[in-house]
Amino acid sequence: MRITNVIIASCILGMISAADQHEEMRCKARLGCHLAKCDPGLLSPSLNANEYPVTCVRTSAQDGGEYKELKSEMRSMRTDFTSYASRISTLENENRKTTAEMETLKTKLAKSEQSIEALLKELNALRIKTNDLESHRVEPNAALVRSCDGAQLESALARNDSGGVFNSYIPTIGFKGVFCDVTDDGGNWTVFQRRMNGAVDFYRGWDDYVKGFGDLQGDHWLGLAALHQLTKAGDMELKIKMISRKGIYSVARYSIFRIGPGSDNYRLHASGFSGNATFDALSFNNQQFSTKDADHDGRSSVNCASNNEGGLNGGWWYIGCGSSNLNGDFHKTGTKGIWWRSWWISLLRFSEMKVRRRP
Ligand SMILES: [Ca+2]
Repeated sequence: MRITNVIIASCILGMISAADQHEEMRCKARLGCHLAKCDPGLLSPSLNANEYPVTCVRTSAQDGGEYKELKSEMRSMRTDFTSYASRISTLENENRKTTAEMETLKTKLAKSEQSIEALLKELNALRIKTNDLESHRVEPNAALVRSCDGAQLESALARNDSGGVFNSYIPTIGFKGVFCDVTDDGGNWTVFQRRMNGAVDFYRGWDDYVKGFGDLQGDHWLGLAALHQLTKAGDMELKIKMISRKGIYSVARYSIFRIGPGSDNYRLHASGFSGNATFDALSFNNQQFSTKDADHDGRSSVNCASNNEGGLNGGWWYIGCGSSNLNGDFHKTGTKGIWWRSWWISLLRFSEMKVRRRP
């Protein structure tokens, strides 16, 4: 707009007509001529106010100047282009490198993930092994004995004060901590179950019942695997000591007691009942063992070992959900707890199960 005003002003001064000035503007717009000073030399000699279009003709001096200018601009643009091309090439190289590095990192990450997975598996295997060792642990201060009976035990007794805990050899398992009852009824008993104060949780899964758990001096379960090994020869007897909440002492004995192998879910074989417990709440079972996560009981509608299904809690040889459950929840009061069906006792505050070779 400012340039137009200059041109108009120049035209008023008689340098160029208004029509010429108009064409100059068109010419400038079309060809990029530099007409700011209304130089008539830029115009075609045939310029006429009534003739259109009018060609704007550059002077050779101007052409030369603009050419140089264009050339310079082109050189500059070429330089810029070369520079941009170089940068693009650099960026492309960098991109290729980055992509290659990313692929390398991805590969490393995949390998790391595989390593972590392998480590986790190893860790899990170690944990299982540790649990196995823990459940079959050898008591550090207890003497090694072949079993809870025999002269070896007598001599071991003379030299340790572990209060009945020995490291007894159990076939296929090795040495394992056990509580040997050396006083009751002539001794030689291997205790495999005791409930005396509720300090140990018996509401456990299959693996724990197979391996064993608890405190050998207190509440504990020796483990079905050990029990099978101890009794599989079929020459063992069982004694169960019970004390009711009312303080009534009771005994149940079975002259034949055997626990089947794991392949038969440690089925119970008990017969030859005697004792003052008045009711044989075990031998008629002849059942497989069940836990909260392994239902092998005689009732299809529920899992007697699971509290989620209104059961009795704790692993046992259930046929139905009745008769007995010495591994149930330990309660001192209430209507639920450790129990043995009897005419005068049912809910208990103490139980102990032990085996020894038949005389
Ligand atoms: Ca069931």
